[in-house]
Amino acid sequence: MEEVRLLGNALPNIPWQEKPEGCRSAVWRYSGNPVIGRNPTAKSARVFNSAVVPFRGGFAGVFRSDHRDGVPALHCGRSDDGIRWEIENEEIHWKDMQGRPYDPGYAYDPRVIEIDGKYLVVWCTDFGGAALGLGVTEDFLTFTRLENPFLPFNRNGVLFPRRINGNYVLLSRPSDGGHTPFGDIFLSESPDLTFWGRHRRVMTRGGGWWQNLKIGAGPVPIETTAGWLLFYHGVTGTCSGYVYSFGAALLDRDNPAKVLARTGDYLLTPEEDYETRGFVPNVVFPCATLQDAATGRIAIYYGAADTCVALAFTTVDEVTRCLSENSCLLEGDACEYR
Ligand code: BMA
Repeated sequence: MEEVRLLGNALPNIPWQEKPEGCRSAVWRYSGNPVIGRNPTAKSARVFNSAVVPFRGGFAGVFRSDHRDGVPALHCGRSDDGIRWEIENEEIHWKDMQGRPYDPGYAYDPRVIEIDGKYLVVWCTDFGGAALGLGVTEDFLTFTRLENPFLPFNRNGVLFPRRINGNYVLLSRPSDGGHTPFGDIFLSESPDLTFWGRHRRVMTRGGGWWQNLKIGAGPVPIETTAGWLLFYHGVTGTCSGYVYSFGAALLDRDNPAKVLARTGDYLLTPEEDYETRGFVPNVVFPCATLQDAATGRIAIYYGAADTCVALAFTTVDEVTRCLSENSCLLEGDACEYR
């Protein structure tokens, strides 16, 4: 693969640590992990699987917070450096497009992306069954709920950071009402964020046991000169439960339903205590990245063991090297499913 560059903005204040001497993997953990530990606010027992974006010279985010009654909600948070976070104790209270209050029965696994100066939030919401919720904020103070994109059951909704061929593009994983023992990544398009169609199956589970049970889109795809870089989680079933790791794929820039490469080996798997022990052991679940187009640096925010938020680092060079040396395209990945 020729030299691949990140497209988009420079982010000189991206949280960053150099790769440790002797580290053999393409992704390395922040030495101060976890960045958000247990009980960060009075209401929040565990904050994990959360989304952050650059905002007004610092950072803002939407955080999954499981309350003391066990029910997940979305909370807003702010940070100057992307590492020390202040999470609001009160969950986000949405208004619908008519200005009426809307509080989802539960809400989890948010992703956030700025498109045309507005921050769009996709999450898994209560819609008589788990389904994707969609909303928008401009200031991380007031939040407007938009139409739910799909019927239940669906999770892991991730928007691309710009329109492609004129349409918004959303990845998702159709699922079931439980802990879904299957799942592939699909793509849908919309001209207006209300009506969705032209559905395509992008990537299937399989190709190495770490991703043989289900896969799901992670952070918002990152635009590069070679295509869209997508970090995604892969799940395997063991005799003591699911294990969540993550890898990466490269999707065609004009037709992101086409997979150009995907990592045969995981990039990160649960190994540290805060990943292997917790409310749900053995989970690393990425939901956001920050990237600096000037240096190719990428900071990955991931939920660890459904208990805390952790941070890892890589570069576009490191990931694209893995994608070219260790790709495992499956039958169907390289074509556009119909
Ligand atoms: C999934 C979601 C994620 C969670 C994972 C592991 O189904 O609930 O939020 O991280 O299971 O428990």
